[in-house]
Amino acid sequence: MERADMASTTSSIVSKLNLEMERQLLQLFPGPVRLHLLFQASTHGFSLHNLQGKFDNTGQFVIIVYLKRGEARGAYLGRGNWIYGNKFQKWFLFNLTSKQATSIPSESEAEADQGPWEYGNAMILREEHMNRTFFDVPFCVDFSSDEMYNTGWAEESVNNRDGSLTEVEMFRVQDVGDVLLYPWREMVWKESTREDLRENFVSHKVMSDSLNSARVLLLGPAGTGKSSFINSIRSVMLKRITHMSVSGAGAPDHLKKLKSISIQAEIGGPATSLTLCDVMALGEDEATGLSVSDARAVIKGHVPEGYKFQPGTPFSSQSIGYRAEPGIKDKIHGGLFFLDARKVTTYSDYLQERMRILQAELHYLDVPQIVLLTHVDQVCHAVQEDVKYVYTSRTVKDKMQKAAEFVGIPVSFVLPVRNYASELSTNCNTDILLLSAVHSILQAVDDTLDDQGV
Ligand SMILES: Nc1nc2c(ncn2[C@@H]2O[C@H](COP(=O)(O)OP(=O)(O)OP(=O)(O)O)[C@@H](O)[C@H]2O)c(=O)[nH]1
Ligand SMILES: [Mg+2]
Repeated sequence: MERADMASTTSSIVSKLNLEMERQLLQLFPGPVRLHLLFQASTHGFSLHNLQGKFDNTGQFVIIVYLKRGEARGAYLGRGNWIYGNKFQKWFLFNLTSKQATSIPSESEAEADQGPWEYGNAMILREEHMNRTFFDVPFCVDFSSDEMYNTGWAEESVNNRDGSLTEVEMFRVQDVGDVLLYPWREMVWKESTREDLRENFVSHKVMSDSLNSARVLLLGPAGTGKSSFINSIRSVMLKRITHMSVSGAGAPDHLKKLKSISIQAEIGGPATSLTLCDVMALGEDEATGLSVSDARAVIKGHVPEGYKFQPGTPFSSQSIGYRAEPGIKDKIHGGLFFLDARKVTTYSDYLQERMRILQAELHYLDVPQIVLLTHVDQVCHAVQEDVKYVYTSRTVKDKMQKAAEFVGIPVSFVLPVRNYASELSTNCNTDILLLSAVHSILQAVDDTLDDQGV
């Protein structure tokens, strides 16, 4: 990803923030951002009033206090609207030199909302009205360490009159391009998250005495990544990329049979509680793809394993292997709708209608559903570089919204995934996204089985 634009000057003012310091400061933000200088005390006046006048109603800001001894200290104020009474929701103090920037988060969120001048007792910007012996009113900043901010700062007061305070600047913080500053869904992208998710999956038991494994049906148009998802989940668990033979995209329709794949916990290990059922893709027109009646038969458990779907010849009670009285183990317990993020706005009305019918059908049969939005790496450069940007990508957010509208379910039921496509080995963040999708699927199945008391 391109680094943030380092420009930090207004048209005529040159910021005191040098390039090295700016680079260090930008590292404190989770995504790429740009700083835009709004206020400089030596230009606009050492006055709280003047500084206040440069704030907007909403936005994210950084205040930097430059000290004579070369270092700087400051505060980030994020996502808020303090002028109209709402307080900033996220903020932190920081230490800044040309060599490094360190953030000092608030120890107590609840109290950290006094406005942009006071950060507990750790940093207070004020004017020295009491000691007014000079014509100009000194602008002071008091530092210390307190319970709210464990700054490690010795108690001291600097001001512009004796020169211990050399400058105060305030910048607007802007997201750069597609990547938002803060995610709209939280996810900790760490190895420990991957391990926790994997362990939860391995130890998961379906909430039903009569069922060892939840059968989850993969529904969606050709090439969305249904088979790749199965391979990807297997790869996550086996810790290496697997290329199991699945009915691949573009394979002739007659090769597309019902194939149920039990996911193993490890190579040669026990089965997990998840079985993924791959079927023929949904068509974009009447002539192709899995029909609604065939999908219904699979959901209800009438269709035997390995059955070859044939467009134009609906599965019926006369079909070979028809299961007249399917048990709970034969039925489908969860539905996964697949949509390709690149195509979500251009799919045919026919496909949409089919998906909505199937969605209603699953709902009627009390089968929980989730939409998986695949190929998210191919709609956003940041995600392509690292899956951890998936919940900060503006484009992915937009595509997820479109996917929810397409199927007609709330966006909270849409999950982005990035399947392993051409990789030679698995990686932590891709695994986390895939495993969290599995977690949501199993949870949805459990919630429904629990409700039904099966
Ligand atoms: N970059 C990228 N490629 C993907 C992703 N998911 C699938 N692919 C690729 O897209 C192509 C189609 O994927 P498949 O898994 O065969 O699609 P399918 O839904 O099983 O297709 P049908 O079997 O025809 O219904 C393959 O070349 C995959 O490698 C993804 O998330 N990102
Ligand atoms: Mg396939």
